[in-house]
Amino acid sequence: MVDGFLPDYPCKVERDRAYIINALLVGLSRLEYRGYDSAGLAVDGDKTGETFLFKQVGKVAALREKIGQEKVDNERVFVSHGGMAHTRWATHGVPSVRNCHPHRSDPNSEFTVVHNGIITNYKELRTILEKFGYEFESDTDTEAVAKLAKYIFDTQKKQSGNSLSFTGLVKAVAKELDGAFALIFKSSHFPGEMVVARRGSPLLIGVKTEKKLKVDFVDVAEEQAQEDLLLPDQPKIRRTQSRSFFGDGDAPLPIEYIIASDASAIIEHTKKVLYLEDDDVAHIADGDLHIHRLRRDDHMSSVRPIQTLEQELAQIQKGQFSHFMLKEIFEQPESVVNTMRGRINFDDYTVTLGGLRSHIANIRRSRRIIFVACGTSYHSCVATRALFAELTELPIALELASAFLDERVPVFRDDVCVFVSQSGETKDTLLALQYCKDRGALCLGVTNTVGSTISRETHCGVHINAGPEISVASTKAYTSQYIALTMIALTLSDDNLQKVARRREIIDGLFDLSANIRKALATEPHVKKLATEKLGKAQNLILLGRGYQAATCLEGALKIKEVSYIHAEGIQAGELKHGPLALIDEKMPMMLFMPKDRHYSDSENALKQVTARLGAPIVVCAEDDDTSLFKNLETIRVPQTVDVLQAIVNIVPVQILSYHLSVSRGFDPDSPRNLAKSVTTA
Ligand code: UD2
Ligand code: MG
Repeated sequence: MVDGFLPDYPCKVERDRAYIINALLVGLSRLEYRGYDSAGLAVDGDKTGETFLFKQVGKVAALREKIGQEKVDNERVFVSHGGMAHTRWATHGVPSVRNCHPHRSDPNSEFTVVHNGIITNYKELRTILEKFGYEFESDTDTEAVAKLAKYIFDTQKKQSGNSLSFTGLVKAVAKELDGAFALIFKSSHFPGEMVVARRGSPLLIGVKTEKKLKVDFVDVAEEQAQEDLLLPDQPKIRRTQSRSFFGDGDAPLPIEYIIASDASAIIEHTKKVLYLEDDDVAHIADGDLHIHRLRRDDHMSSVRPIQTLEQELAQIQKGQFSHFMLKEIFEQPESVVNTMRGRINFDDYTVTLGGLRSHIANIRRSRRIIFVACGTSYHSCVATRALFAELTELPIALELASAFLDERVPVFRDDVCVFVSQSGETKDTLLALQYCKDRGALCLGVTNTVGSTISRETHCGVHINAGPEISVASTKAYTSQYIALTMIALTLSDDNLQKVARRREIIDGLFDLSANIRKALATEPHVKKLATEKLGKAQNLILLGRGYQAATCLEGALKIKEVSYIHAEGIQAGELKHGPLALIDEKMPMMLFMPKDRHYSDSENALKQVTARLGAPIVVCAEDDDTSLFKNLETIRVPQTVDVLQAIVNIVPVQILSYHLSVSRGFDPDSPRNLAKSVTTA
């Protein structure tokens, strides 16, 4: 996945190159908040159809510095210009200049592309294109799109003698792509034109002119017959012509289009924007904008309204949310899908983790699996430990990285050690990795950051592909780590015929997960009320659960501590009578997780134990659980799923709770006191 881009398309507006490059760089800097590891841009060169590409690893400022050192004529003036820029968060290949966008079809940049999203069938496309002689320069999925454009363009021309129109070409390319994309194309064959297409990744277009627009919408062109997509020999009246911004007969007036993945890059230029829908293809040429459809869809509106942005920059960057933490909590229906994308085939129940493929046999032969992590990452291991034991039938050990080193736990050559870290830079985990490597163990990483030290130093691993996480308190990375670990356990057991039914049940559960998280998110108004009213004055909170929910208790308590500074403790409900029960009275705030799984009756016992001491826990339970035990208690109702995935659904209301406990007490959940996002000190 990549993040954020901004092409800038002034038409009939005289701008010099310095202005254009600066506009692109400033646009990128507005998208910096999303997190990225490298940046690049493309602008028109000195000759018609020529393209200049600039790329740099690191911050937008580093790209600016690099461009400053290039010998380009900054004063050259363009009447019409199409530029594009992009910040990348590595998923396909490490952060490096050659993996930076924009990507090109060939050294002459006949087609230049920036892309957000993931093309899941790019390997197949790449294999075919390589057979046709295309030489790839990067490890990205995006490059296949640029090369495919050239391939289709050239082939069509050779076969029919006619060239495809730019829109026709992009439609043909998009039809070959699986996965999610927001794409922007620029081409030496179509100077001064740009085409953008989206499916699954956001894209909006800002319209900037001095004069008032005559219309406040753009019509969507009717789907054209295939032959119409060819460039006409004679200009003919295009049936697709929608009402243009200028009215019939008016000379085109100076206009600029700013296209971006979110409004933060647009807002300083204009407040007039239109949002593209999935399968829209927008074509900009001669100062006019036309919207086409990749496929006919009778349910889709035939106009795209031009809206006026009312928000401020800071507001846009957090979306509809007041903090990144809440935004990331609400991103989970998508981020969990990104973790599974291209890896799970839900039709034939197969899981393919490319990063482990050549090590699977070795891992299966190992003597035990040791998980090493800190904080939230450790909890994702707690959450999946039982599943590993069940599916692999290997002894499983869990270690907190710092304690593991303190104890100098014996590690052997036939051990597999799994290191889990969102940033891939966690110092304690890195030290433990070095320790295990020195002892000859097979070391496996589970990280969110391609190119990070743990990702590089481990022998193999899995990137969780949750996208950049900005909030210090980890939320979406936790659920994605959980899924990545679950997928590893599924992979390790796919040779075991006795586990077929169980594996299928879990894979079906993964399929439903996004929808179930969405339902769990819908508890927000109720959870917020609990945070501000019932728990408004709480100074302590005990989280109780059994089995798979033990992880929810630990992770939930950590979230609450981190952002609301309330003393919270996750306790295995089975331990109650061995001590913690002494804490329980009518004043002690509590939460109890009680899903409908095989630990239900044990949880019921725990509930009776605490209510007998006048404790009144908030119970997180099934939507349809009508037991009379909950009669006088507050409940949070969440959808039920397969037992081993229930903790993913159950953590969601606790994430929301911790957020509201923090905000209602006047704290900033995005920057909790005393904590850093990635702990690079031991
Ligand atoms: C790879 C590509 C992905 C897509 C996919 C298509 C990268 C980073 N990923 O994803 O974009 O093209 O193939 O099939 O280019 N690794 C470690 N330690 C870690 C994490 C990963 O050594 O902590 C290794 C892993 O063994 C593999 C590589 O890094 O060799 C990429 O891992 P991945 O999980 O991104 O792999 P995959 O196949 O899902
Ligand atoms: Mg990509």
